[in-house]
Amino acid sequence: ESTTETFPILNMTCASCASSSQSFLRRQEGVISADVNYASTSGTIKYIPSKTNPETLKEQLDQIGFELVVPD
Ligand code: 9UX
Repeated sequence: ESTTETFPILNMTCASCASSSQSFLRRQEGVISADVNYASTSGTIKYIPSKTNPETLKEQLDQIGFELVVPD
């Protein structure tokens, strides 16, 4: 069972930031796939809800200086 969601990702100031952010997300536990787009400053993440969640992904991405915005 997996869920796919698109989140705004802030603080990316060049295309390489999107690339770093994407490869970092792909390495996190419970993430099946991640595609981060610099132009739209967002990332689409497919994950396993029993293994991770948006708050955890936010905390993880914060470690490398980017802000994943979790919807209310
Ligand atoms: Mo671009 Mo991002 O030169 O941390 S890689 S600013």
